[in-house]
Amino acid sequence: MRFLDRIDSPQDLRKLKQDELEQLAEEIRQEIIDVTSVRGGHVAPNLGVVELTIALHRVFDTPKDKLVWDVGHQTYVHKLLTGRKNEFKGIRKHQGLAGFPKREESEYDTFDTGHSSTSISAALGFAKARKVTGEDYDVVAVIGDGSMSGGMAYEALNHAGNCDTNLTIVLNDNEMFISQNVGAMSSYLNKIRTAPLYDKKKKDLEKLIRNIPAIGSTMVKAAGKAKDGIKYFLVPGLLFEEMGLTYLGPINGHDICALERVLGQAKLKKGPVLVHVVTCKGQGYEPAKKNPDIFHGVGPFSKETGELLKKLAPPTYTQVFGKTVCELAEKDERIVAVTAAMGSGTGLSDFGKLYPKRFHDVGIAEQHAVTFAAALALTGLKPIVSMYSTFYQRAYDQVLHDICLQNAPVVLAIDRAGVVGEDGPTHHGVFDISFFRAIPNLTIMAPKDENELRHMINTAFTYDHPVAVRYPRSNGYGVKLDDELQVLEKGKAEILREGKDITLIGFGPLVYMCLEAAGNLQARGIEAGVVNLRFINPLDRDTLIKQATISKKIVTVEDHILAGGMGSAILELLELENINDVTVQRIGYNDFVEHGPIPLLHKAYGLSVDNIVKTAEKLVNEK
Ligand SMILES: Cc1ncc(C[n+]2csc(CCOP(=O)(O)OP(=O)(O)O)c2C)c(N)n1
Repeated sequence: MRFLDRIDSPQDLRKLKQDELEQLAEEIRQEIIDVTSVRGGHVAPNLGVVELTIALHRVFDTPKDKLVWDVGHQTYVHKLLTGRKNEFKGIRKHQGLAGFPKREESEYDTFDTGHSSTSISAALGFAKARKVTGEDYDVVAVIGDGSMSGGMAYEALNHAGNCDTNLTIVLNDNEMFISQNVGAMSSYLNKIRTAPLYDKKKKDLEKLIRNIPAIGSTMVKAAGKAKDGIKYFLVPGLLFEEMGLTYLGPINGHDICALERVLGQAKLKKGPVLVHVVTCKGQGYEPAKKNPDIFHGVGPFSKETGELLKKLAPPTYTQVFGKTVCELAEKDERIVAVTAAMGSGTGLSDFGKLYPKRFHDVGIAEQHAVTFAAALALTGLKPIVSMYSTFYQRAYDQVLHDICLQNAPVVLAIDRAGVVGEDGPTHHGVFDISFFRAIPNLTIMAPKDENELRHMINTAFTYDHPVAVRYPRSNGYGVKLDDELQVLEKGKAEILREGKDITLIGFGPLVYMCLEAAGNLQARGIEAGVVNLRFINPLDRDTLIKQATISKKIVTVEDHILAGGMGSAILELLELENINDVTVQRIGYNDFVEHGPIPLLHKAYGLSVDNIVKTAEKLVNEK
């Protein structure tokens, strides 16, 4: 029987001996590889934190003590050790365990996450609450070096460093976010990692200075009197110390014994402590260790070779986007691209290789990315920011205040718009229409297929004001890609099918579902028109009013929350135009959406041909 099978809670873990723990770490790695090779998931981040997670649950009295994970993509080990090993095979499956921490799933999950750089804020909140509630528990935040590039982490450190609240921050430093980490903090951590131990270095340096003829000993004394003496230049983690935290480390994050010792020390210290743990992303599995960026998050793969099991399919929207931006950038050297730690995820890797001077990966810093792009635009450059819909939520004020208010011509590429599948509610991109539609000056488009995406990106660069293009996380429709890129008429919808009984309106690829539904409706004697909306800002007033007046009935279909979405925009238009005799039925989401495969989620929430047909038929037959 495996040690893993004997662990129902961290209590069982605390009974194991050191050599048994090493065996357990092996078994956990094997379990993660077995399951993710079938189900996909965040492989490399989890393999990197096996020993760290074991040590944390042994040193801290979870669930009484609170562990807060940053992003939460690295909590598979935590889930295996906290009573969820039997359900682990179904992780990320619809109705199965979530791929991220979820309070409703376990008392060991203290804070729901998915977006990065929140852990220190949350942990400090838990820690501060003790003063009011009188409860007694320790609090630990676990944050990666990548997530330390996010502004929220610094806001929280700034707060934590200035109070005497007991709190342990574990900095899991593997030199990566999804790709290689960037930025000054990353270089600083690298300096600490590679520097010989401070004490030894200090002694060596003293010896060196002392040996300088005549003035050596005076210099040593002078250095000692300097603000913090030699330490000021050499002590590892001084930046954190200066901010008011105790720095411990760097520690080998794959040595359980060392980890337990230092975490034990951190627990006893007063005030905030930062424990710098050095880990290797993908540890214990060669394919992941060699390609930690690819194995950050993957679909199914061969356990033996690490080869990804990809199905033959049309290119994704992301791939077509990346190719199109490269083509355009070749012709126009004012085009520059900005991404927030998602170069490969947003299809900009090739752009980065072809035009390194015109490519800016700013780290997990969406707010900064957007304001930075606004200024680039004001110099006459043509910036395109590419981020996932869900992460634009972070940069709302920057889009409004820094781009749109001063009408800076930035192109905002909104990737992963709509439900994204197994990553679930923290990652679904189902709010962007609502929150962007309200902003003046911002044109918003969505293509029905990958070819139209190309024309829209081209069109976006011709505008002298901000523009957003939203497209989903999926393969394209498999349509032919035009070589010649067109400029679409601004605010003009496309009528794909005429029909007098009802109008089906889609925004984005669901237009194809509307077309299929219209075909089915025809077989039932109902003539349905189909509109590919293309633009939500500005709306094609004339086309929409014409269609509404003819059919008097409209069904809108959107991969988005209903509140404030595309259907709402149509309703607002009808209200503004005093058109009161048109019935609109909206199909979309009306709550947070759980995790699961995209087609399953679409179907479950009525984004299906059958449901469009049913809804339309009912509406037409209503008196
Ligand atoms: C606000 C936000 N932007 C982008 C992401 C996408 N993302 C998920 S994990 C990750 C890298 C995190 O790096 P790190 O914290 O070092 O963790 P590691 O995977 O290296 O263990 C990124 C960019 C996110 N989750 N949240």
